[in-house]
Amino acid sequence: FAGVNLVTENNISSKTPWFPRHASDLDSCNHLMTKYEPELDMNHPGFADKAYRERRKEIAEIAFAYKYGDLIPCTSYTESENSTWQRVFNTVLELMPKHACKEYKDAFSKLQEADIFVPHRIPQLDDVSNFLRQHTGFTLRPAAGLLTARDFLASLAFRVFQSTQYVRHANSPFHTPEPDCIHELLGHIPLLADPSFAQFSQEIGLASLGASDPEIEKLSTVYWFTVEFGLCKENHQLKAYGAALLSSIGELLHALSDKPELRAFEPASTSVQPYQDQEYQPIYYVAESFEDAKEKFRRWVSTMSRPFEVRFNPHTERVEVLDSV
Ligand code: NLE
Ligand code: FE2
Repeated sequence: FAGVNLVTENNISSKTPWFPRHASDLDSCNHLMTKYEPELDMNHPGFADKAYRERRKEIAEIAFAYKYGDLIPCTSYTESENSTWQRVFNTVLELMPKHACKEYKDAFSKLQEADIFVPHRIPQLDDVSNFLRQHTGFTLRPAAGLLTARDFLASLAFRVFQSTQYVRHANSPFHTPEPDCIHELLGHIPLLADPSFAQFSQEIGLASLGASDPEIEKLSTVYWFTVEFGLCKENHQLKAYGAALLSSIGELLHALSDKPELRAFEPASTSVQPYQDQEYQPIYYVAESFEDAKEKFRRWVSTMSRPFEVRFNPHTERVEVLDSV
């Protein structure tokens, strides 16, 4: 709930929550959720590991200091962090040919050709950001941890992906409930380099700008069941495109086993499906294709209550607000 002005430009009323209008406004979109902090969560594998917690803080400083336009500073990862990466990387290499969607595999090969995805070292966000920029115009910003849904989704409207930089605890390489750079890199990056998927991600972001709290909740639920945990069809076979599946061999195998319930992706019902974020999901949604998911999403978004429309101008990196007709 924000805003005290009566009526501002372009029909944005006092009830409309503040939202970023230029990519540099994302400097203010870095509010963290604290639920997974290793300091606060007794079940976190880093809770009893002081050195791990110190390391997280050190890396978080990069995100706290970051401002629009900066290069993303390099992180020099330790041998142990690189080896955690390598363990996960190898499982992806093994499972991807059979279980990942085509778009993911294609982009993954390009990342290998560019020498960004290699087994022995964690890629640097700045290299990844430059790679994405050349493929879809997406760029990265460092994030200190899990952000609020409103801030995270808003950045997608600008084709900016807020990415963590720290590494999961060495004791839990194959599944962690919180995002870390291994999840961002192996889960999200390949598909953000795919034009159709990048467009879908940006549209979720655009729909979130100035949305009410209940609408943000629905949009982040759609994001959860698509971008994070989505399955899709390819020649009548089930494939994974969700980032949280592709970065966790444990959950990927669970999702493709006969244990969970599979439902067809339908934004109206998917957006109100409650979920938890600690254990493997009991329900997954299956999209016919990215194009189909995008079509359905567009139709559903047009039923939302926002009294204005937005469009992103890539030349100015500005979101333009239009009266809806
Ligand atoms: N469970 C995922 C993984 O272990 O890579 C991370 C999920 C982040 C939402
Ligand atoms: Fe994620």
